[in-house]
Amino acid sequence: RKLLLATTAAISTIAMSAPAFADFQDRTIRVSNGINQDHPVGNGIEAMQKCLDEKSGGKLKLQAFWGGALGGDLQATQALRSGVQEAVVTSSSPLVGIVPALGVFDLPFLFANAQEAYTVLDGEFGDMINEKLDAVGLVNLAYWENGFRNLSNSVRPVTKWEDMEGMKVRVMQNNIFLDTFQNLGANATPMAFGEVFSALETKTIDAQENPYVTIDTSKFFEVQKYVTETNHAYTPFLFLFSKAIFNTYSPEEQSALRDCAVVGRDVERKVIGELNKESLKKIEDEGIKFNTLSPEEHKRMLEKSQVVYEKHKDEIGADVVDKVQSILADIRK
Ligand code: TF8
Repeated sequence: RKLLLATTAAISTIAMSAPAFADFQDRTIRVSNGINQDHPVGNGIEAMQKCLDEKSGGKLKLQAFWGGALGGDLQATQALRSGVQEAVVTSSSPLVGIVPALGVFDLPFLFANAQEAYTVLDGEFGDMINEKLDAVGLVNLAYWENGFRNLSNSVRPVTKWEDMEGMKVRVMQNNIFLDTFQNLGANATPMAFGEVFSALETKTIDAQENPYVTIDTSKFFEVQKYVTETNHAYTPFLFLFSKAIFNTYSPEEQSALRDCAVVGRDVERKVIGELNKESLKKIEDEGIKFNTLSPEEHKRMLEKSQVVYEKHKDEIGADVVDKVQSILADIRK
């Protein structure tokens, strides 16, 4: 009787598990990244893979490429649109030429803290932007975190915006960042991320701006002297999938990818939260001189930057800018 029960149990396990994974095929999903593997995106990809292993019985495999090995953000994103590469973790900022509404996230001092960003990105507003991405052949599985951006340079400490006068600051290929820094007196130069380290090293540029974890993991501290906590923008990462390829996947594969991208997102955000302080300590130990802005100076910079909102509102979409501002006003009530 015991044997019979055991046999029945074994048979029903096989009967149950076989059809469950039958909806999955063996797939290798190339995911390109501009940053390095020790960036928290690495932890996120690992968590996403574990989730996919469980849901697909090991059939869906992520194959991550680091340090821009498959090209920079923009190039990789175009490869997705033409259906020759599966996925990319990219900043939204270099993609404004494809989806102008993404520029909303580049507006200076838009989000006051990470929680505000999460509410906006993971809610209805994020969905609306996702529809615009979908319309150009890109499925955004989830909003991962790049994070609050801070200024590093090799010239002098920045304690007020006037200290940026004439400083050659690399910005992403994005007009809103370009104008934000020009407006603060800097000499802003758009450049792909992959060129930043050597441009800083050869002093073609003096400065760049990125979250602490990037200044750490991309080793910018080796070629910079000062870091100022400006928090002038929070930029998201998008976990983009080629729509052309996604459409050939089964509904089960598609929902596993969507669900597991959210699992990975939560891990990645958590690790950034923890690593931010460690990264800052590490770059200070490596000799970086660090300073924060006084609350008054932070306010001055924010106020000076409001002209950028007016200048770019129409090109982003007035409805998009108004909508995010009304959501933020509600959150701040
Ligand atoms: C930048 C971004 C980059 C990321 C990554 C390389 O400054 O913040 O760090 O998009 O893909 O270009």
